[in-house]
Amino acid sequence: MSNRPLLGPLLGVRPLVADGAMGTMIQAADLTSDDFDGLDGCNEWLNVTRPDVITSIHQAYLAAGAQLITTNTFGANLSALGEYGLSDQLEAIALAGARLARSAADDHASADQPRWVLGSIGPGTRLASLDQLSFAELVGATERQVKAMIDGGIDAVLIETAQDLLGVRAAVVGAQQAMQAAGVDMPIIVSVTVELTGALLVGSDLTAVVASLAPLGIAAIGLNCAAGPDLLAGHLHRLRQLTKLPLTCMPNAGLPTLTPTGAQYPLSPTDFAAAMVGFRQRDGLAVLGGCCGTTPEHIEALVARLTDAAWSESVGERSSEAGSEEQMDRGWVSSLYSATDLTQELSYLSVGERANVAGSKAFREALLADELDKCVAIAHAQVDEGAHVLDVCVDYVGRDAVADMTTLIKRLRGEVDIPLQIDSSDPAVIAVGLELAPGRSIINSVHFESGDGPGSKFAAMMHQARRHGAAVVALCIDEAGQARTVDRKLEVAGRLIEQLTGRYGMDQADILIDCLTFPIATGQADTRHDGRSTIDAITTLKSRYPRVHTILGISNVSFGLKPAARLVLNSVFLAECRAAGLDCAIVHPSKIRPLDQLPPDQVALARQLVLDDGPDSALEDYLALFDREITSPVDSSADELPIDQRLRRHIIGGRANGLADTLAAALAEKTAVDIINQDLLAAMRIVGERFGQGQMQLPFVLKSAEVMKQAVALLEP
Ligand code: THG
Repeated sequence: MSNRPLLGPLLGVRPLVADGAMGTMIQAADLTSDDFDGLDGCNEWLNVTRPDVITSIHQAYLAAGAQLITTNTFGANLSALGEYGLSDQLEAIALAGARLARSAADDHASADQPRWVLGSIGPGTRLASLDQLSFAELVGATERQVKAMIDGGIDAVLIETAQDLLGVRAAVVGAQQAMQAAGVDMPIIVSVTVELTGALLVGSDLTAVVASLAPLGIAAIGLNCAAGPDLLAGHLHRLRQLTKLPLTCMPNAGLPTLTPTGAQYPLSPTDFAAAMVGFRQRDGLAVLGGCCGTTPEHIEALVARLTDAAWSESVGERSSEAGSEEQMDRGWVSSLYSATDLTQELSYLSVGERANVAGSKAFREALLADELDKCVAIAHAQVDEGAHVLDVCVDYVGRDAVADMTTLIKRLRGEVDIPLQIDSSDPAVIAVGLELAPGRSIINSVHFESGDGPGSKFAAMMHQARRHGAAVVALCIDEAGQARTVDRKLEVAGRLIEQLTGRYGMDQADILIDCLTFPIATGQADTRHDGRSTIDAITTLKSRYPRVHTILGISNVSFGLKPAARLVLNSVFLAECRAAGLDCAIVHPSKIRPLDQLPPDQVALARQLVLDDGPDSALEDYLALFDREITSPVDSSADELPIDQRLRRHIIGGRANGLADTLAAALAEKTAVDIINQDLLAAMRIVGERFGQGQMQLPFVLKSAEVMKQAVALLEP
């Protein structure tokens, strides 16, 4: 009976009943060590040694009315089989398991009662997020298992009892590779196991689960094992609120009690069925089944209840209605522990910039000295300052960035509870970052600098984005370079969005467009308007694509200025960008201030710079404001200062106002030659030093030189 309908299109359209436990049924079969070939406890080996036992369990569930039966391949993975020395039998065990289920299902199938086979993939005994095995090993083993199960005739892949986000992602990737190799496409269902707290074993809550797994292209998501329906109810309902995906639920027959004869599961078939029907009515389950302790009697009771109660109701309608309050399938990112919305309703998404070798001397020195504790401390400081996401960049000439990213993410993933933004220009570095970060990360960044053809950096980055379901920062750069005008920024952004959604199937909400800006306070006329162009581009972009997110490296705008001037300019620029609709900002969070906490004259001048609507002297005036601050930290009027300090202020502050008076007063005390040598030249030396240290900017140095010239002219007579 091979003309059964495809399972995928039916998921979520009408409720489907799956089978119950395999493991506890095998235990109940009272097998001997001989049955296991001496490998007691290796249930999957029975596919080879006692296929009749497995077939009879499948048959019992099919006779009870299960439409979906699950292969006995839960432990057909390297870590579990390895414990029995059966790793090299992985394919044989998976193939045999799939064939047994297929043939039992086909024997029971009829035109009006088709039966499908779910290829079971268990969690294994080692966790990738805890570094007990690698992402690549898991991908490889799952690919082998799924290839064999496809050959054996499965209809869908069921990744079940999942406890580790990274493990699930590796399994999904492995399954997808196997399907691609076999030229088939079948649904992948992921069923996670929560602790009583609602979190996975490693600590991931359900927001992290949905945000990280939904973008992988899975067909359904759900809960199994752990507890009975009563203790899963709240968590299942929460899951319903978080996702539009079809839901599955396969609880245990209650919490087991240990008796001398083994674990006893308390829930009767009638009570189990009643609870499951309740779930379906409230949360619109697409697949209902059982886990540990459930028997064919439980499934039979469930089928009977569903037939007379809610069988004909569409789960599709129910799920969209129930899930309408909060949907995390799109536009969310996640750490190992919890998820974060890229849209922060009352604020902007703050991406901490300091875990960057190019952006922080402290971080660079710590990394170069292999002082990982210090790197982690810098990351923690970003969290403490309010960063929602952490940008991580280790690209440094002469270092092995793949190795650095590896050691760093292995630390950060468990110790830092915010999502990561993997920042590199090298697709290989992005790849290791994503393979190690268990949650849903952001790639920083993709662009069209080397085009978008096959073999381009863009294509390599997007391959990683798709494989890992990552969100993507896309820069307004194309073959002609960084877009500078509003029109060019919009042109490149439009092309990026088209490619990411069209060719790579991304959702608009998962895209972060970076309109980019050059520094605007360098004194160069041609970059003066860059901030303004960026702001205007954001405005139009957000009106054209309201669901697309926008992001910007704010600190770029103020390169070249000294810290106090940068803080104000960055804060003002960010405020203007936010008013234009900016969603996310890469910043040093503690160096951003609300504008009402900054001096109004500084804010006003900074705004003129940012909007490029001030006088030609705006930059110079702005710099002067901050230079004054440094030369006169105490607010004393110039006339009260000793004469040598008044002279220094004229020169260092570049202030010609009152210069003649100060010089006249000075000439009453010493000669013109002494004034020049002892005071004016000394002040110019300080100007030179500050310039050399980057504390003072060129326009202001020129101003100082001009005042110096005036002073010498006044003294010449
Ligand atoms: N867009 C995107 N990604 C980016 C940027 C961007 N990543 C890198 C950068 N720009 C954003 N990150 C920083 C980090 C630090 C600084 C600026 C931008 C910075 N650092 C101080 C400096 O260089 O003066 C360092 C001071 C110190 O050493 O402590 O300014 O635009 N998508």
